[in-house]
Order: sequence, then C-alpha cells, then structure tokens
Amino acid sequence: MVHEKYYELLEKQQELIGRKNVKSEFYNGIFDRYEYPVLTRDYIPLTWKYDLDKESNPYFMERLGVNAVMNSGAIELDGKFYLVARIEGADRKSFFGVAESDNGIDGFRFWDYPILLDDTCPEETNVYDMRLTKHEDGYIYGVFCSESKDTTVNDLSAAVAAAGIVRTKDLKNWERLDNLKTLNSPQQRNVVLHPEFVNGKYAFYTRPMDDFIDTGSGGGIGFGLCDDIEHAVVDEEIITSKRKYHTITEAKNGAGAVPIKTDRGWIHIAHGVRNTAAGLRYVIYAFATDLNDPTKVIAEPSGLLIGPLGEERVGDVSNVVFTNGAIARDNGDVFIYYASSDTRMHVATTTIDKLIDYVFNTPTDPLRSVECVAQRCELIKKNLELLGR
Ligand code: M1P
Repeated sequence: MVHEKYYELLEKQQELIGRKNVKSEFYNGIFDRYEYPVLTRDYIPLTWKYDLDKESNPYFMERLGVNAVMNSGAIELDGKFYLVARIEGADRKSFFGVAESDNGIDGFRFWDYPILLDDTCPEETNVYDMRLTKHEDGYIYGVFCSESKDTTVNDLSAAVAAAGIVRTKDLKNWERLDNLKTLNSPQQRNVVLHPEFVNGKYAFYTRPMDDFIDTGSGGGIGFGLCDDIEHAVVDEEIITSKRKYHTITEAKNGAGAVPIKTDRGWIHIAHGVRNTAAGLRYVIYAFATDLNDPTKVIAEPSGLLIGPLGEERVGDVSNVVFTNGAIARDNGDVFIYYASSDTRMHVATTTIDKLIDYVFNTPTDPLRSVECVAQRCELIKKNLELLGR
C-alpha cells in the first residue's frame, strides 16, 4: 500500500513545479534574471528518494536522498527545452537526469528515470557537468567530467578528471564512447565539443589541468582537433583564451556552454575563477571568436557577465555561478542556464542581438587600475556632455 505521506508531498511538489517564474527586478540591460530557480533538489521525483510502500517504509523516510541539482547541459528539441542536470545524491555521487519544460523558464519536470550510463569505465567514481552539442554530424553529444581515484599517489582525496563522451539522438538512448585522450595534458575538465567540423575534424575546447583542483600550468581554454569521435584523441592542444593576472580568470579559465553561432562570430559563455581569502570565486563571462577560426578571439568584454548575487551566493560551494548550457532559439532568444553555489539551477534570458552588442561594444579590460579609471572617466565625460554639464 502506498504511504499517504506520498500524496501530501506530491501535491506540494506539483505546486512548486507549476509555479510561474517571473523576471526579477535586477537590471543591467544585458540579461534578465528570474525570481525563482528553475531546478532544485525539491524537483527530484519522490520515487527517486522514497520507498513509497507503507509496509517497508512506515516512517516514509528518504532512503536515497538528493543533495543538489546543478550544472546542467541544455538543448531545445522540437520546441521543448531540456536540461541534463547534474544531480548530486546524499552519497556525494553525481549522475544525470533529463528535465523537460515547455517554455524554458519554469515547469521543468524530470523524466521517470535518471540516465544510466553504460558502465564502460570500471575505475570511474563520479560523473558530472554534461555539455550537450547538437553536432552537424547528426548526433547530440554529451561531454562530461569522468572522475576516478588517482592511484599513483598516496593521498585518499587525489583524483583524476577526464572527459567522458556519450551520444544520443533522443536523450533517451545513450551510447558511451571512449573517454577523450589529450596526449599533452594529464587531466581535463570543462571539455566542450564544437558543433561544427573544423578542417573536417571534430573540435574540442579543453581546459588542461596538472592536478584535480589546481589547473597548475594549464593556461586557460584550449582547443584541439580529433579524427575519430568514437576513440577521441587530441594530440595537439593550443591555448586560445589564456588565464590572466588580476582578472576574473586568474586562477582558472574554462569553457561553459557550447559556443553560439552568430553573424559576427562564435559567442562563448565561459567561466572564470579567482582566488580570495574566502576561497575560489566563480563567475560567468563571455567572449567571441572568429566564425571561420574558432580559436581566434575577436572580442573580449571586460569583466564578468553573471556573478553570484543575493541568495545565489550561498550554497554547498558558496560564491559560485557556473554554466554548462545555453539555448539559442531560432527567434533570437537566448536562455543561459547557470547553477549557483553548486546547489540549484537558474535561467538568465537575453537575445542574440543583446549578446552581440554586449560582446562587441563593451570595452576590454585594460588590466591596470589607472587605465580602468581613465576608461570610466571617458564614459562619464561623454555622458556629462550629453546631459549638458
Ligand atoms: O565547485 C565549483 C565548480 O568546480 C569545478 O569547476 P572547475 O573545474 O572550473 O574548478 C567543477 O567541479 C564544477 O562542477 C563546480 O561547479
């Protein structure tokens, strides 16, 4: 017999999922924020957490709790919006689940089952942060972090990050391919597959790292080509977007969403990390690369696009916003999905036109305070003249 508590909790959850999301009062002219997250752990189907049977679960306890729902790949298919969310169980292991919405800003509902990946990697402990690429070869690829214990050192916490690859046509049947091998980098996270062939090859944005946490000599966002996606090997990686001293990318610089193709160039929505006395601070930023050469940065607005704000600042890993999915619609709307503090998912909406204006007309970072002030004074002078002062 189904426990009566199930129906009570289900009703509350239906209310939550049915709640209309509304734009918040936040304004910067670039994008809109929303009042409510689009996914939290409260959106997880009750059937994933509870044993509904009153006989075996008289207290209606959570048997398999869920801690957080965060970093989600995003895709639009046949007019519906899908997030492949990173779901972190109470046991700290992450996995993926597909949530579907009609409008992309509210009503996200998980499918009945999470994604059960082929168990092709016996050493793999954890998987997370899938980027979904609608590739011109006809497949949807999911590239994610595949984490294993580092057995080469005597340190219980030491881990190795690599890029796992799956592909699908319907988000239901997933074929696991070999993990990406990058011959010159010991570890990889935040790897993204470019949606088009480059010189007839599959192209990956990489984020080489010496270590699981520290990027070390990993200089920023890398780029490499590979012939065979089923057994992907990148033998040469070049750094296309470097980490820079005293900027938002000083500690780490990694790709985020799959680049968006526009008339003016590829728009990249990435993440930058700097260190502070309170720990690492993650923000989202944007830049553009050449349409014919996605390795060539052609516009780099100064500073961050989205930083953690208000309640977003607090969570399991505080002071973090992170994106690994955006949807650019045929009508020009852009939905940027981002997680805050490794805890919940939000959406920010904008348009291709606004992103182009932002990326190409925002001044670049002159890298020194004195020049930043001069840059700001120039803006003030222009404005005061316009105001007749
Ligand atoms: O905790 C913040 C983020 O840390 C990692 O990102 P990066 O590789 O850039 O340091 C990832 O584990 C990411 O999932 C997480 O949100």
